[in-house]
Amino acid sequence: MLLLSKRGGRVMHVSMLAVLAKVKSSLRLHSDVYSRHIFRREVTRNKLSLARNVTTSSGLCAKLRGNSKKTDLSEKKLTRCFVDHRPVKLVAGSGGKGASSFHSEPRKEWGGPDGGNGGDGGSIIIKANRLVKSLAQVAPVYKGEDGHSGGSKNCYGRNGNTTYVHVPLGTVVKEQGNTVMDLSQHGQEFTAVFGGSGGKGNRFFLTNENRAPITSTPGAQGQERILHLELRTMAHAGLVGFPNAGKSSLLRAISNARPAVAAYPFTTLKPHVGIVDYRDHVQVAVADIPGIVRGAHLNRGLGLSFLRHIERCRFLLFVLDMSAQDPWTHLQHLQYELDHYEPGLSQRPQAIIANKMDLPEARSNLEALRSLVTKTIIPVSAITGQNMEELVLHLRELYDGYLQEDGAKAGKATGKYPNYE
Ligand SMILES: Nc1nc2c(ncn2[C@@H]2O[C@H](COP(=O)(O)OP(=O)(O)OP(=O)(O)O)[C@@H](O)[C@H]2O)c(=O)[nH]1
Ligand SMILES: [Mg+2]
Repeated sequence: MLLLSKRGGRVMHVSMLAVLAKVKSSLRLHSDVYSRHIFRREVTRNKLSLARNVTTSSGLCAKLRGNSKKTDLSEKKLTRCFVDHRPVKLVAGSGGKGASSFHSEPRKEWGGPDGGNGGDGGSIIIKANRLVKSLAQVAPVYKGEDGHSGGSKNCYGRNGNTTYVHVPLGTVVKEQGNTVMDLSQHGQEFTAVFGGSGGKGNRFFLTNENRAPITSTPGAQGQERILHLELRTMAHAGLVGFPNAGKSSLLRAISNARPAVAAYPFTTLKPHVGIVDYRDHVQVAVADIPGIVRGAHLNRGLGLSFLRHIERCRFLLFVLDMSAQDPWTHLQHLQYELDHYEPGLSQRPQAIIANKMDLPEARSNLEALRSLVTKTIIPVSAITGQNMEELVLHLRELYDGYLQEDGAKAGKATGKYPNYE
């Protein structure tokens, strides 16, 4: 700088350079902060648009809308709102009675019988509705509308209106333990009970032999049935594992669903479904099924109620806690429980997710697991996000395999999630 300053006219230039250097560094700093700001904004935006969950967490919706007052519902409260089986008594409407009357008017005193028939009773239809998320709003008893009575002047009674019972997709209707209907498509209907037919008015009984019948009949009673509604979660993949294996943490990592996570067993008390979005707009639904324990098929732990949710999953992701002692025994116990609930259930297309790989003891356990099991093993850490891409890609492979199989069966393959048509 001194040297340059001796050259007269360059002195000004040097000081300008110094000022420029300062401006440049502040600009760089500014652009750094700015790009970090953009990055954070993009991450938040991606997080929001990455996946849309289907849990009934109103708190999450409120958060997305920026309403800070509403908080996430606790798992306990959610479970109270979530009902997945319900007995229901359905009584269809009775038919209206037929009328008995005679036409009479000036200069036509004996106009003959003109009693109209009664209307039919209303039937009760169970209808699958994608907007309904649980069976909580299904009442224990439904009574269909009765048909109206017939009137004079050949007036027929009005038919009773049909009553609709709206249930979530994936509802199975059972009667005395036997499945009578499986409602898996939006708008699918099942006429559970038929209304009684209306009675006949005396006009109906007019014959050549009897020109003035006074007979009319009452309407028939509506059908009556006691049915059992059972909701089975429908998802493409099911996260199956012992309590505390990290199923909920995994679902949080790959989707936008927000099941509760805590370091004690049975944190999750109801199934949560998260959607994994791919760039080509394919959506894969993944269900976090509450922890299975030894003897679950005998209704131990949270019991059979959650094994039936697994039944609906097209492929399974067995989640193992790799920091536990001998994690491969967990896999055997899980397969045993599934097979004892439904033979062959554990043989569905599957992958083994070796979770908690960030913990020190996990590495040696992984090697031992690899030597014992021939199936695909994906080592991941839900907490650090390690190897999540491989998990998401493998999930897609399983999904594509399912589509091919399904397409081969149905003659066509649709890229849509069956629940959300
Ligand atoms: N170190 C580590 N901890 C994990 C990882 N994944 C989950 N955890 C922790 O393990 C505990 C249980 O995690 P959850 O996701 O609630 O486990 P879960 O399988 O859903 O448990 P249940 O709902 O009770 O069946 C929490 O304390 C998590 O923070 C992981 O990859 N690494
Ligand atoms: Mg959980």
